[in-house]
Amino acid sequence: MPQAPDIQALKQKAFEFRKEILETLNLAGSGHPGGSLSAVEIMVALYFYKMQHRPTDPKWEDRDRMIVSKGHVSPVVYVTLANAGYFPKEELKRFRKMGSFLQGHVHVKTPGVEFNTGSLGHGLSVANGIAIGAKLLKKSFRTFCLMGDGELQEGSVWEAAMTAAHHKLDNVCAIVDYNQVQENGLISDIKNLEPLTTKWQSFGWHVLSVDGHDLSVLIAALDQAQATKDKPTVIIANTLKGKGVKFMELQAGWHGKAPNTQQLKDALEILERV
Ligand SMILES: Cc1ncc(C[n+]2csc(CCOP(=O)(O)OP(=O)(O)O)c2C)c(N)n1
Ligand SMILES: [Mg+2]
Repeated sequence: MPQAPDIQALKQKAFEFRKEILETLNLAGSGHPGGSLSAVEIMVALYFYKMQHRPTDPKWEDRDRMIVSKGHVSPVVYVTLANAGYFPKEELKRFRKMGSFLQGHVHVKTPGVEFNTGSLGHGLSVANGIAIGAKLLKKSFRTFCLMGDGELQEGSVWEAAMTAAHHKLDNVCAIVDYNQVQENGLISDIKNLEPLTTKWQSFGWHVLSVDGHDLSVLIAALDQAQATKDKPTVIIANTLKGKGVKFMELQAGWHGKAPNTQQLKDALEILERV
């Protein structure tokens, strides 16, 4: 078990990660800020509190597995992995450049990435497979799966949800980044997910709905998920797309667009401490 978390230190990481995400996107000239900024606290809570992992030994067989099913949020993944020590931070400058192992969508060429994603709706099935494997091998590592809210509109997610409950995969923890916005607009306008908590419950899951920007409650939810037996847990993390940069928040226009140099400057000036 990890030590009691230093919430102030984790918050400081989240602040720095947002800055590095924006800088990384600006240098690349393309990529996905909105769903990266909304997932910062989720990634910090996982990689700097909950997960058992060894950045200097990424293939350690007892490591917890993380499947980033919304593979377009590579900026937050790479900033997290670099800061955790999987590869030098200098590499972030080569994000989306030819020959770099930091591709636009997460890829196993990157140390610390478990599975290639980008085509939405597949990650939970992969997580289930890994978790079934762990049970067969009597291994105690856990598998986490980060999904987008728009991603939940994919039918394959719900097939996987049934599978996890049927097999009582209490070693799976899904996290939904419920940032309210998909590629082209609000979830509630395009295809509403509500009532989301009862939907997951009816599929046999233990459900926790939390403020996805509050590191203390995220951490408590991750602990509760681990303590829950015979059922998979989903943490519905209520977030804001673009969190931390007021002019990006809830704006579908910032789903897949890099800030130019002036926009980067403006964003860094107003960057919020969450
Ligand atoms: C199967 C599939 N369909 C469409 C896309 C194109 N696409 C990339 S991101 C995205 C929006 C995803 O929205 P959401 O899951 O809410 O992600 P977030 O808000 O966290 O960025 C879409 C439609 C895709 N990657 N895969
Ligand atoms: Mg979304």
